[in-house]
Amino acid sequence: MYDIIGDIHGCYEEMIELFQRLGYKRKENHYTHPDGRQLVFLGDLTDRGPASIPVIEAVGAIINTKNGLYCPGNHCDKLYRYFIGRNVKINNGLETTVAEWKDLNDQRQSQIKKLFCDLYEQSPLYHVLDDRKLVVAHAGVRPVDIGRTDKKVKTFVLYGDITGEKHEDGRPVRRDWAANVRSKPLIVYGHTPVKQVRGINNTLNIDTGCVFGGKLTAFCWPEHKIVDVSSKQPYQDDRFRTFNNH
Ligand SMILES: [Mn+2]
Repeated sequence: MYDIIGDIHGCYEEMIELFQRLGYKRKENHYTHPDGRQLVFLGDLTDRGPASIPVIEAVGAIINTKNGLYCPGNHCDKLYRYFIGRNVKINNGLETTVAEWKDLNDQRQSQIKKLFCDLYEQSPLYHVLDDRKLVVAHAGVRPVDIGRTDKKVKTFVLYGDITGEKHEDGRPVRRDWAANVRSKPLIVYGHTPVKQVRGINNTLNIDTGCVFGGKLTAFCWPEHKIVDVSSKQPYQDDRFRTFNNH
């Protein structure tokens, strides 16, 4: 039994409210469910939102106490590369996480860096769950690629079906991959903010843009139930993607 949560992007308060709505109880530094349910995080824990470091701490503790699973998003990948000393551009929201982190004392800085890097290094690119009936990945995964983790698949899982082109505002063009697949397992993903959960061809996008003032959404498996909490962030209509079909 899983409760899958989309992109949190530093929305710590909404995340805690969602844990509570789902019936998780705080125990020491982590959260646990009386029925043994597991939280599944779809990546993009940090950046843009008000409290990325507390999200890293909470999710890290949940994973380390075996109360959940995590797979990385593109923002996680970039934060990881920043932490291991790569020359990354501190933009697109990373600046908020870096500022929070730099405000910590040296001991807390190394503690958070280690917690996040261990989490990232120990987590697979995506999870195949419940006897292959369920697959979770940050931006999704093509059904034919399930089982693969090569560079091409990694790019798709982290960034989606990008064309290499950019929109006028600089954002990368993403193809609507979900409209053109047939999938046996249900593929649950996030990455592209939508106003309502979008289900098409046995895929489900649950990134309802909490950091852009939408909602933070959980999808409960196997119940197929949606639980969401309203965002406390200002609403930015232009950050949500709309589709012709659904
Ligand atoms: Mn993303």
